[in-house]
Amino acid sequence: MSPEALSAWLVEERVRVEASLERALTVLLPRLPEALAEPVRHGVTTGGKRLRPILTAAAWAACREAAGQPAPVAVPQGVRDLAAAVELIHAYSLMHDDLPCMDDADLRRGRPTPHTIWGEGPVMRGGGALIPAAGLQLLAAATELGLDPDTKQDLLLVLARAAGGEGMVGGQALDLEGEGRALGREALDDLHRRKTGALLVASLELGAVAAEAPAGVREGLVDYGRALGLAFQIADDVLDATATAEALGKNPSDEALDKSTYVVLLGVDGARREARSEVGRALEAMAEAGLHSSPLEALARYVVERTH
Ligand code: GRG
Repeated sequence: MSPEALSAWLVEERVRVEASLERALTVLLPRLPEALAEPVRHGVTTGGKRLRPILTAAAWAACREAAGQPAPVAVPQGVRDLAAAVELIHAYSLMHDDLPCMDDADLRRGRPTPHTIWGEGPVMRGGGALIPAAGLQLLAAATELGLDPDTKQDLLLVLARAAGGEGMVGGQALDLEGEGRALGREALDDLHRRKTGALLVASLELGAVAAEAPAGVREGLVDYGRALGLAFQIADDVLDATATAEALGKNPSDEALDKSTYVVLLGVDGARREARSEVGRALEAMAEAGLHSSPLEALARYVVERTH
């Protein structure tokens, strides 16, 4: 897939993700106290690349193609709704990440962060409401797909483990504890495998589980996701060190927060080389699992070439 075809495909996919998020909000917002509705709507709908739900749908389609379904495989609404559950977790994580007790950021996706508009309390509570909402969204989507109870449980375990202490929340805690300390390569890899990698891997794994893919195919997507997650984070560090806050639409920078980064450890060129070699690993993992997905292959390349 050429870079132009990938861009066009990403635009179409984003529209589908946003439609599913709107569907999810029509269920969620009426159940929330009024003061939380606006911060939640902002956190869920304001921009973003929508990479995680796009990965879920692409993984589902790749698994179905690997199982012999002729391409192009149409992705059902149930899979889109399942993918929205991951994005609800991602949205809450960014709302909380920007709070004064975490990264204390006032700009995200080129817009003022929600706590600068509604204050800390509503954002903390609204973000918190998104965590169980994601679980409910996942279960409703699994029911819509007609999946059996074991598969539903599998889906829930994948998302909850990736979002929790052994995954994203654990990684965030390590990240905050690491501020002002020089972390070595192993500690930095562990931190990012949890903080960013776990949810990216889960996004792919959810697609594989929903497609009822065989273990080898699921493992291939997990390995692809691990390499993709690392490549994504290294590229993020390079961008943070080389692009302006205006171009990135966020602040403060890692340097301002005194965080250990791949750029600090490897330099900009070394970090770029490392990111590319992780992309190579991601592509190998797919080929070994017999997966042929031009969007997933092109996405792996995109995460290291992206400009924001
Ligand atoms: C209770 C300790 C504790 C934590 C709460 C706040 C939190 C949970 C987790 C934070 C996790 C976090 C901020 C991970 C960063 C991942 C990352 C690289 C985000 C940016 O992702 P993109 O580039 O963002 O996909 P867009 O804007 O495109 O959606």
